[in-house]
Amino acid sequence: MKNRRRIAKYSALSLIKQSVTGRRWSRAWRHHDLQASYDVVIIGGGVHGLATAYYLARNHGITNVAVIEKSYIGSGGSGRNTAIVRSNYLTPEGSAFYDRSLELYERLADDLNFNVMFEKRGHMTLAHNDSSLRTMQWRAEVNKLAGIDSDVIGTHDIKRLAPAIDVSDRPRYPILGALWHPPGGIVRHDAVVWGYARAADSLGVHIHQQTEVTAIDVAGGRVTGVVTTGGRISTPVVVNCTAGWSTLVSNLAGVRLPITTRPLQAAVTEAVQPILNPVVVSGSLHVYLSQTARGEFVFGASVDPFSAYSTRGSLEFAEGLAGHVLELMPSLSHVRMVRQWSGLCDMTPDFGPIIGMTPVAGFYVDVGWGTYGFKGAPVAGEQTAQLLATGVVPELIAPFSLDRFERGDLTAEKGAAAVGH
Ligand code: PYC
Repeated sequence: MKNRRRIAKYSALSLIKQSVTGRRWSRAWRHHDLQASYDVVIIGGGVHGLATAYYLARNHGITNVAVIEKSYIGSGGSGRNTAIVRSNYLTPEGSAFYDRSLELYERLADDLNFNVMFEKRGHMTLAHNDSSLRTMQWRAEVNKLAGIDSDVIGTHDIKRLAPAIDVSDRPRYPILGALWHPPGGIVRHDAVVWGYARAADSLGVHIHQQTEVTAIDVAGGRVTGVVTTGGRISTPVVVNCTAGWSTLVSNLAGVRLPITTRPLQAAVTEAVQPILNPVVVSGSLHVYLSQTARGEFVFGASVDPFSAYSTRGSLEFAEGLAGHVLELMPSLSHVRMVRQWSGLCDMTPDFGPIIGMTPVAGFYVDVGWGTYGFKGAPVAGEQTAQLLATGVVPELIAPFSLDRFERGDLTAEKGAAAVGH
């Protein structure tokens, strides 16, 4: 605590000093000219691409790496999610995978020497009927077997942990219980992007923003390079770490992905007094919410029921969301919604991501994250880096290979989605 206060005091003093002296901030990541060749080219400067670059450099000493981003870093799904992290998944593979991610998130601020504002608030998934209570029990048992802190709680505990939630029998969807997952919480998503970018840059990675990949060169079944709006790069390894455009980027290498792209909308309110500590989810009401340290409520819902590349919000969504939130927390009726947005979710048939090799040698994917992308970024980056460095598929990502769709060996992670999609 003392240490935290010292850091806060130091940061405040340095802010004042910078503004009074007019000294320029030093760049957190540098601009580089595009090299003619790199050992690895990562397409997508979101949290997945940057994490992969960082772990390649830090864990494996592979630093001749370019991250190519067509806009600015974090402009896609990384800056458009609701910043929730958790590992209470339904399958043993999913639970183990996301638990490693949570472990990395917990110590990310230390690792990156950058405050990513991780807050372990606890994650509560409400059950409004017997069948969802049964699914919660199932998830709790799977989680416990994997050593993950997760249990079913009753309304008394729900009220104790989140007093603002209406647990009476008045609502249209009365609450019967909840899956309670203490290690879950929220992380400041932009800070995660900036922290990975800054750390990767300091290890020698080149980050190229405003640079779009327009073609991927493949010869004799193997990647040889990429063409970008900044010039051609020769490289033996290309990793597709994009979201929203993952099918289009993979098509450039001639690799088809079983993905459809759907917008996912979210919204934020004005800041009010803190009244909600945990992250709260209701699958039946299709809503999840949390309150930021600044006091804003952040809400999200299901993906839109159609494929699109639009990142605009709709009035229909805002109305439906507000109605559902008020079912849970009537006390928010006077709080104003100030902004809404959407991000693009790449949905696979089994709600699991696609990570690893493809039929084109040297072309790898880390895509298909649906609504789980932000949660999975640290582990996906770490494991993808390990795969690239060693050529051996790590156990944690083996269940998420592209060829599972050919083998019919799907992961069935739909049941762990926060809300029904
Ligand atoms: O799966 O926890 C989740 C989630 C929250 C927002 C989108 N997905």
